[in-house]
Amino acid sequence: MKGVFITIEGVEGCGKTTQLRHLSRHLAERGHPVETTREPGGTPIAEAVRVLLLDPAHTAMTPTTELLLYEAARAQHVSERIRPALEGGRVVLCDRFVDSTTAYQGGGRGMAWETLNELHAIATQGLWPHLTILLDVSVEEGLQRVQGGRPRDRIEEESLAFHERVRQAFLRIASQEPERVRVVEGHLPVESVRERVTTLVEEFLRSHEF
Ligand code: Z5A
Repeated sequence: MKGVFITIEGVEGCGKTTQLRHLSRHLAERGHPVETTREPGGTPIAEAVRVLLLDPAHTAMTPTTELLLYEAARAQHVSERIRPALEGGRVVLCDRFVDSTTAYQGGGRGMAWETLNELHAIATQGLWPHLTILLDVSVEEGLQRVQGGRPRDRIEEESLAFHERVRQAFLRIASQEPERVRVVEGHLPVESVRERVTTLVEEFLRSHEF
């Protein structure tokens, strides 16, 4: 595979989307072929699944249905968009990926991590991010940032305790895979976060001679 796959993760309101936008522009200005995408979503089928998943009216959705829909959207996204972009030598920047499932469905909903890992392997056909940036902010700060801006989705409606379990699960993933998952303090001002993210990504690309 010729390209580089970078994901960005964290609790809601951690600043992923803001940083992904900056990073994409920065890398493109330096001549890297960049492709930006997100999960759930990134292709027409996966975006349709996203609507199902986030609709606040779908209160009857079971945890297993939710999990399989996230993985179904991912299977489509990987084979239709991410893998071809990587094979074409692009830097793929993805807003959330498998770690979000481990954190939300594993940490938040309490589903077994071994089961999740087996499903990740099926959905991604073994494709794993080369680098993951985890923007760590407190749940209170993250939720405060997104409140008021737009209507809350089905997952945002969950309790503070749910979101705290999600944050702790992200930190656990980072401690298990410190080489791949790099933690950046997301509570800092946007510019400071941006500098740290850019430095980490540039170092990574240089060390991989990209
Ligand atoms: N989900 C799941 O359960 N399982 C899975 O497998 C996957 C996802 C893939 C959709 O995600 C939901 O799906 C999500 C997890 C679940 N649950 N929720 N809720 P999403 O990524 O589409 O939605 P989100 O997590 O809610 O992201 P978001 O609202 O787009 O937030 P963000 O991308 O982290 O932040 P942002 O848009 O860049 O910034 C939010 C606000 O904060 C905005 O006003 C910024 O200007 C401000 N901001 C950003 N950075 C800063 C700093 N540093 N300081 C101050 N203010 C800042």
